[in-house]
Amino acid sequence: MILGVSSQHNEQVCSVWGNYHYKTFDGNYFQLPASCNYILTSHCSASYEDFNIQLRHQVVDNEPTISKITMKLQGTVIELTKGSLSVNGQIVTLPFSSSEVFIEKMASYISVKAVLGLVAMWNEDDSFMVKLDDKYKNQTCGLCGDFNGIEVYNEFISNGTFYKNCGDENFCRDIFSSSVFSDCRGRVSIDSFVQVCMKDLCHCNSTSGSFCLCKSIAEYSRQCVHAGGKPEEWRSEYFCPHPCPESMIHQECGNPCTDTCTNPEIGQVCEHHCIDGCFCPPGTVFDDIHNTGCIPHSECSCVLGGKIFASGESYTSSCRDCTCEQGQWNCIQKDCPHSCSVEGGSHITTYDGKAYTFHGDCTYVLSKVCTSLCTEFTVQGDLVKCGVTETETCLKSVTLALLDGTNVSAKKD
Ligand SMILES: [Ca+2]
Repeated sequence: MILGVSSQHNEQVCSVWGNYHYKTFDGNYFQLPASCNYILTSHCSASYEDFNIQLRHQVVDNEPTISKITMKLQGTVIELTKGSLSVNGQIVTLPFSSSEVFIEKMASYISVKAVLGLVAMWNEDDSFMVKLDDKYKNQTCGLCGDFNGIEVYNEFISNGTFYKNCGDENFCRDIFSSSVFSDCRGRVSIDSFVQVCMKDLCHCNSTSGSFCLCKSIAEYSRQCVHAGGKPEEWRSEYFCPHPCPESMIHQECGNPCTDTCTNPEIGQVCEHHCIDGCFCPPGTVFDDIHNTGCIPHSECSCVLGGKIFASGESYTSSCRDCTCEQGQWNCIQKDCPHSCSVEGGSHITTYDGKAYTFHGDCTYVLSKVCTSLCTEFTVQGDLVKCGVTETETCLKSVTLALLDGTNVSAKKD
């Protein structure tokens, strides 16, 4: 069953969302309601299978959701469930990287990038998308289709999935033609989503917890972003509200690289396109030290030796006074004694702790002031051979010469 025409801008993206809606790589839209395991896409025309992605759906409180995603990416097996991630059977935390995959959290999404040429994103709820490199054209199987660039009516779908349209076409068209999506026109087919919307309305159930079109409108907005558009805020407190944790706000097109206390300017060098989700309001950063939400940058704490210091707190060491400001230590160097030593006649340690061995046979300047014209002091040492081998040397005498002419000498014995 075919519902619309493909968009030339995002033909490499296959997506799943909401009430079992699918969009194939080639731009077919269809619905497939069931709660079993599906192959979404696999590499099937080669002797070695580079990738295989399977989804399991589940209905929770009348809301369809993706309960499990299994991705085989070359030698790596990734299993994603809500709140849990395993790689080759081992539970891992994010970000995770190996020679084959990089997995990170980006706003509300978990992003999986595979070196082989695949990017997948899951919002830990109803929406999952796969972007595939062109080199796999005409080599894929599964619900995402064959990726041959040609939209075919019966690419793989049996007849049993047909639903009659029962929604109001004008009502649906008005939603996707709204001015908040003006930057999406010409990027994503409105006709496809009008059809999707009409089918959504067939299942519209007043007992359903959320408005039945929200997930498809969200998908339209996502596809618009993937096609280079910038949708405006279309959610409100009353229409498809998107709850966020306290101190965060929802943005339709937010920066996925989150500024944090320990990395407060990462957002400025972000190379990813915007995504929807919960973000820190302007002027704040995510407190990744306490993990409690967003705070003004000026309130960021500092960490030293595993201990957390609040903004404005300070510590004192023998050589410096440091105060925590904007998550960073601001330090003032203090005068503090340091020593230099010659031990065993050849082992020298400098004021700054650098140790080296030197076998001398002369009088050497061990230390003097060299920043001023009149040197306030000079310390000289006599290093001489004192054994049978070249490497046996002794500090025979030390002389301190002061500016006023005082000379203090100390000799062995
Ligand atoms: Ca095709």
